Amino acid sequence: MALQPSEKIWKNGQLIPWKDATVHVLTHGLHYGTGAFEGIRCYGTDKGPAVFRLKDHMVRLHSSAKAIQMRIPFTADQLCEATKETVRTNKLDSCYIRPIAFFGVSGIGVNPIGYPVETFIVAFPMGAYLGDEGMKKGIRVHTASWHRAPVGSVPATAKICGDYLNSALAVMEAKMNGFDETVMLNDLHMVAEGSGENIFMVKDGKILTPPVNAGILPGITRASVMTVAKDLGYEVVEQNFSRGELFLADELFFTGTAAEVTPIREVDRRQVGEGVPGPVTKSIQSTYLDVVKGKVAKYSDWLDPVG
Ligand code: PPE
Repeated sequence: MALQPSEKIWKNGQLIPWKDATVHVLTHGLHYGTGAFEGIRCYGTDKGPAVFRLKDHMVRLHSSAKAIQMRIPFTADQLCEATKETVRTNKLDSCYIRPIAFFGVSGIGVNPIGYPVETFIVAFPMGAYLGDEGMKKGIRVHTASWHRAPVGSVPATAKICGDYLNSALAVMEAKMNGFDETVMLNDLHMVAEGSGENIFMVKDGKILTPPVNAGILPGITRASVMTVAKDLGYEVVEQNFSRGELFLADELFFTGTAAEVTPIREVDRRQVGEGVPGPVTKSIQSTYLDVVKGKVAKYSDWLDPVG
């Protein structure tokens, strides 16, 4: 996805020019994937730009860091303030925010204990992750030949840089085969998630999504959508399902900060439902997009105005 640079990037407590936000080639996180990151969106609202579930994302960044024994030298609250400062300084309205913390340079070798921790927050404009047309008409996906890394191998519940090799392999395979995204199975052959999205299925009026122990990232959008769907009167169940069950689905959709709510219209060259976004997906997508833009008073606590 092409990048639209902004002016300043927050690095270890200071705003520095975009072009200076570089790292040394011996950065531990570069060699071994020992870092944690977040993806956050800020939306234009009646009260000006506001960040969606900012504190929840920064708390997750800290728990991801904990999973790899990394201590971020800023509290979640400090990182929230730094994020708002970064958005304000760059005069951004709606944007994507990428905080990242990783082990820096010290020696060489796999063990990073005692290494310095570098923390950056980058904010830049970003449109629909899977395209405007994908949001409207739905996307085409296939099942990856690469399975999600077994939960006994990496902490799948944490957003760790190195874990994304698995996602990158799967999404490259999908794109090279002409699909928009990929659905990954776990080591038990059950549906886990997309390369950067959680997955939901609508079947006989019920909404199903794999449980956290299926080896998924517990998405903040996933949690928000589960709440919104229940409030809309739908029954939402965390339940495992297999690849074959995807073919029986009435509707399928992805959720994620970047992907928001993206309908899936085809899976493994089989049409999903009528081949167009279904009524449940459409109602959840439109409610979600209203919620993030501050148009639904009930969820205003989820928005943090940048001021
Ligand atoms: N699963 C994975 C593997 C994942 O990367 C994401 C976020 C989600 C689920 C959804 O989580 P949440 O954003 O909290 O609802 N993927 C981020 C990064 C995508 C990318 O770097 O590209 C995102 O959506 O920001």
